[in-house]
Amino acid sequence: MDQVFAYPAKWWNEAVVVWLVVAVVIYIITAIPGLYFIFKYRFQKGVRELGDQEKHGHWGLEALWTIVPTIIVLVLATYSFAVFQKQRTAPPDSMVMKVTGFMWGWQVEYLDKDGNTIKTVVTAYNPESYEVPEEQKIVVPAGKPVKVLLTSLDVVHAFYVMPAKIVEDAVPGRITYLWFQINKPGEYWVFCREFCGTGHSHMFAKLKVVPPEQFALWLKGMDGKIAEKTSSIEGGKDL
Ligand SMILES: [Cu+2]
Repeated sequence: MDQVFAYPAKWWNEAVVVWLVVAVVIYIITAIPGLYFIFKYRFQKGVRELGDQEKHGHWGLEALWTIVPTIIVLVLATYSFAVFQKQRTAPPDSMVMKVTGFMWGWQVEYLDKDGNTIKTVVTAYNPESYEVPEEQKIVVPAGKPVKVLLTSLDVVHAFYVMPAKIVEDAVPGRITYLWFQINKPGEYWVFCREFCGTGHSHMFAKLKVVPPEQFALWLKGMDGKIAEKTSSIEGGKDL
């Protein structure tokens, strides 16, 4: 399996480093000479009090500080747009999921290749607890891209897949989308990230990332039965 933890989080993390390095380097090469000149050319009594007259610019320097920033801006823009395109383009082999937000929960429909719903998970609003019952967990396969088609029943919500660092608005009457991929099995948070009413702070879901084989069984509704069978066989062996 891929060593990368999640997409598009990986690309965002890289983009942060690229922008940070460029910003810090530019800051250093402008701020340090700036400080130096503040002291060097500060006002001193009797020293060039009127300043230099008729001082002409330096064409080489003018060209340099026009061309170099232009190149930096073009490189950053091209690179960032490429990241954006990757984040907006779900891989063709994505699994498709339909998610409908409502006050205050999520309905998740798993679709087959023809777009028919084969399984539905609905999260329940519970202001008392952050515990999520097993049947309300959104199960997805590890290492597979998941495309989420989003909409809302009432007001604007936002579906935020925390480990993948991706969020998209869920708007009534409209279908929006996002895609993500988490490579490490485990349980993660999904939050509503658009204030949508008094229950907003408890509008979350648990994302359960499992190995693809386990996901296939879960989708068929066989995961529980298989587990029971295996344990009874093992129990039989012991006797
Ligand atoms: Cu909401």
